Amino acid sequence: MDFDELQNTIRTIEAKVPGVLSDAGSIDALRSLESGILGKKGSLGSLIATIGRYPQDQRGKVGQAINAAKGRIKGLIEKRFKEFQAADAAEEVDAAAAFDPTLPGDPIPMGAVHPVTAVQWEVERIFERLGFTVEAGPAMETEYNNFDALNIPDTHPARDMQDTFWLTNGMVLRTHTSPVQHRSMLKFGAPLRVIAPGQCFRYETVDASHDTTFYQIEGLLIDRDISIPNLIAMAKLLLNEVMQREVKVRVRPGYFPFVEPGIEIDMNCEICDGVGCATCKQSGWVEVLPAGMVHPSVLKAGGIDTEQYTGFAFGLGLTRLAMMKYGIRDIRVLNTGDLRALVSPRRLGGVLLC
Ligand code: FA5
Repeated sequence: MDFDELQNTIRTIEAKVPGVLSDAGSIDALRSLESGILGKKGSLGSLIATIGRYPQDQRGKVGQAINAAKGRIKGLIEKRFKEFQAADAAEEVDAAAAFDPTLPGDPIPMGAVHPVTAVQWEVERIFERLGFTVEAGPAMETEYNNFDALNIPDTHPARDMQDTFWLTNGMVLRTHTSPVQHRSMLKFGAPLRVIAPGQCFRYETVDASHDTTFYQIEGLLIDRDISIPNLIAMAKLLLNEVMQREVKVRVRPGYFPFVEPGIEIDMNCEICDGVGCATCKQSGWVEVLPAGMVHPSVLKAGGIDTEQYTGFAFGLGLTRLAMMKYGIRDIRVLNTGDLRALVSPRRLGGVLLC
């Protein structure tokens, strides 16, 4: 193209610039327009490469014409760029003015302790007031502690009462917290008041009230002149305190080789209020507190003088009690990380984590 045509091309390019600049909606869009016009391959920038095609005596004015146009367009782009900066700054000022530091902040969702832990802590507090200490035993137990020391030799049919996970090293995942009875007798002797919360494992069919992993709290009191009425009074006190009202209970005979006599203390099903539902297997009652007077063989295995001492023991179904307290119909939600099982902070009262 000759010099006149070049000037026409430059004029056409410049004429379009104000329109495209005002259409640019952001600084980024502006930057890409800038390179589309002034960059090496841009509509104006690419003309620089054509200078060499003009006769020697015209190259100076060709270069000047292109550079002059480049300067004018650059000026327009800078002006638009400043407009964007000013708008951003004004937005920030508006946001700062709109922020009221005296208003309460957005609520932060709060975590709560797991229902089973919450009830465990409550039970611990109740028993600590009654002079009990809190003991712990291992989840992996010896066969002897889980069975033999509790008057369940390997020929005893009662071993089948609790389906056991046997480990390859000959030990078991404890099926109940009762082994802590034996451990505590050996450790402290008599008189003795301990509770032992802990996880238990059974190879069972899972349903609304049975899981393969669940929690119990063992209780053991050994002293002089201890009898069943002491046990029943303590059990009622425990349930009433946890539920914060008078709980309807029933006491019936129960068989466990490590107690004699043995009893089952059931509580009214709080899910259906005794009418019958899947949680209580339509019976209206929930088994939560099997118990009894400690069998003399168990006391002897623990080195306790049976001439002087008697005692009672119980195995509170902690997971089931938590279900009753918080209205949880199905035990399975408690082990699956289901957030619906995490009760509201309001109902948990004083035992919130934060
Ligand atoms: C025992 O485990 C005895 N060791 C309790 C005991 C201790 C009796 C001291 C006498 C003296 P049982 O198998 O019934 O008993 O379990 C006790 C409680 O644990 C049950 O009442 C129930 O509330 C709970 N429980 C038992 N199996 C499961 C399970 N699979 N899932 C959830 N809770 C269970």
